[in-house]
This record gives sequence, structure tokens and C-alpha cells, in this order.
Amino acid sequence: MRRALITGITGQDGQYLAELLHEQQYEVFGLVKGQNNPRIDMIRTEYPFVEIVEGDLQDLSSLVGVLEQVQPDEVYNLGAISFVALSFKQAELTANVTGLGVLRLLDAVRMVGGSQNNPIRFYQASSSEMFGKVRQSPQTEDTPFYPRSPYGVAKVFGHDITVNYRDSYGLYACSGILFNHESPRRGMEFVTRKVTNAVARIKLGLQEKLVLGNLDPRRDWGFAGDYVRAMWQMLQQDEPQDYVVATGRTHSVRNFVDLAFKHAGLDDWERFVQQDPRFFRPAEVDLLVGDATKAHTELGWKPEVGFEDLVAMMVDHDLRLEAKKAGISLP
Ligand code: GDR
Repeated sequence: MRRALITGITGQDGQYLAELLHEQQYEVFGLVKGQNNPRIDMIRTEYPFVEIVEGDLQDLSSLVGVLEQVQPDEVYNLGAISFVALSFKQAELTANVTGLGVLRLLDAVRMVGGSQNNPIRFYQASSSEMFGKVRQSPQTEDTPFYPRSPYGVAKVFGHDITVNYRDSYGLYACSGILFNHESPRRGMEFVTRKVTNAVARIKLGLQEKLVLGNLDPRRDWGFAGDYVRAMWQMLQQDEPQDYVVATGRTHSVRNFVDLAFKHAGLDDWERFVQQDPRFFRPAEVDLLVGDATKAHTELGWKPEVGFEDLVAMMVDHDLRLEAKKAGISLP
């Protein structure tokens, strides 16, 4: 049985990837940090096949210990401070976890190594936030980076150090430059889930307003379940490389809001939405749209869920969730 270690197991992508690897007959290990981490219980209950191991991306010796214990064939580094808005408030923490954490895990991989015939394969979760103030559109693997947040800056470091360790030490290390990807498992702090959950609650009469920041930014939004497939495919190639993973379509936050309200049968979203400077960022990423030609041609990867279906999936899920919590029966 192949063994995989996932950092960030409690996040959206960790959950989808764990399911995918479990279906592929992997033994799945999930790295979690801290005592009393409330999300560990969720993983134990909903993903009982995941073996929890304790360690922290801020602590090299803990990572070495975990790799020695697990002896993984594949390591997926999905752990990070991943909320861009938070990274402006906790820039140093973000640099430490999202940036230096990658270096520590790569060093641990280098030290523990795996067997000569079967070296550990490493996946780094790079991000379209690295393109920031975009230098060209659509963005490809060759587009220069211009990050616009401490999060984006830390991700550039993580990306570059992954490439550098591959070049310097011959590690099998890949970097997936993933554009925004969403699902019903998305955290409530991200705009898509914040919107679909509020739409559900407004529709059910549980909430009156939705307060947002800037509605103009455009994002290339895909479905997380599709994107974790690309991560796995990258590690199955003969040579490690970097790939953009995106849908190639871009929509504004306003488009997303409009579609989400309409899907719930509410045609006049402006009645419910307010804007508040609290949710604006000190520097914004205005437009992202990815060109995933390389992933299409070399990995055979294609997204299966389109934008409209993604919005519908998330709104429908949140309608069921909120109705159940409030004891309301849906028609
Ligand atoms: P992003 O995702 O920053 O693109 O990073 P997020 O959903 O947080 O923001 C998308 C856009 O929506 C605007 N926005 C708001 N955002 C939030 N969260 N809350 C609001 O109320 C709001 N109003 C407007 C934002 O300004 C932004 O322009 C995500 C994360 O998952 C990263 O970890 C990942 O690397 C990238 O996607 C790819």
C-alpha cells in the first residue's frame, strides 16, 4: 500500500485529497498541530480512514519525526495560513507558516529521503495569488510573479524554494499553481462560501443582510474536488514539474453574488447586500484567469464542474444545512 502524508488535512483540499487517495488505496496520514484542535474531531468522525499524526510546520524536528514515523511515498503540503485578509494582520506568522514552513518540510524530506529507488515525492500548494498585480493574461507557468499580500509573498517563497530544492538536490518536487477553488467544504471566511451561506440564510428568513467588501475583483473559480485530482496526477509523472490549474474563465465577485441569489430565487441581490470598508484589503488582486494548457496536455487533467454548477452546488448545500440547523423542512 502506498502511503501519503497530507499537511492541512483539516482544510477543504485536505479533505477532498484524503478521499481521493483513500479511493486509490493509499494509507492516508494527516498532519495536525496543537492540543485541543477542534477540527481533529471532525476528521476522526468524517474521515475515519485518516491516521492523525502530530507536528507543526513551524517545528523542523517535529516534521523529521513524522516523516520517519510515516515513511510516506508522497507528501502533499497543503498546510498554510491561507486567508489573504488575515495575512495583512499577521504577516510574520504567515511568512513563518506559509513561507518558511515549506522550507522546513523540504529539509525534512531531504533528511529522511525515502529509499533510493523510491524517493519521497513532494507536492507544494502554490497559488494564483503569486501573480497578484498580473503582468499578463491569462497567467501561465511562465508569467512573472507580483504578489499583493503577505500571503502572496510567502507563497512565492514557498514556490521558489520548491523549484530551488528540485534543481539543487534533485528532489522529486512539484508545485501546483492553483487558482481559486471552492466547494461546500470551503471555510466561511472565503467570499464564495460567505455568500452562499448568507443567501441560504436570507432565503430561509434567518438573516437580513450580507456585508461584503470589494465586489469588482475577478477570479477564476473552479471546484476543489477537480483540483485535488491535478495534485495527485502531478506526482504520478516521470519528471517533477510545475503546473497551472485553472478553468480559464473569470467572473467578478458581483457576478458570483448575483448568480447565487438568483439560484435561490432571489432576483434583486442589491436589496440584501451592503459594503463595508472592513472587508476591503490594503492591496487587491483585481483580475485572475489561468491558462491550464500544460495540465491539459501533459496530465490529461480537465475540470468537470463549471462555474454555474459550482454556485448551484454550494447554494443548494447551504440551503439544506441551514434548514436542518433551524429545523425548517424544505419543499
Ligand atoms: P482569495 O479568496 O483572496 O482570492 O484567495 P477570497 O475568497 O478570500 O477573496 C476573493 C475576492 O473577494 C473579495 N471580497 C471578499 N473576500 C472575503 N473573503 N470576504 C468578503 O467579505 C469579501 N468581499 C469582497 C476579496 O477582496 C477578493 O478579491 C483564495 C484563498 O483560498 C487563497 O488561500 C488561495 O491561494 C487563492 O484563493 C487562490
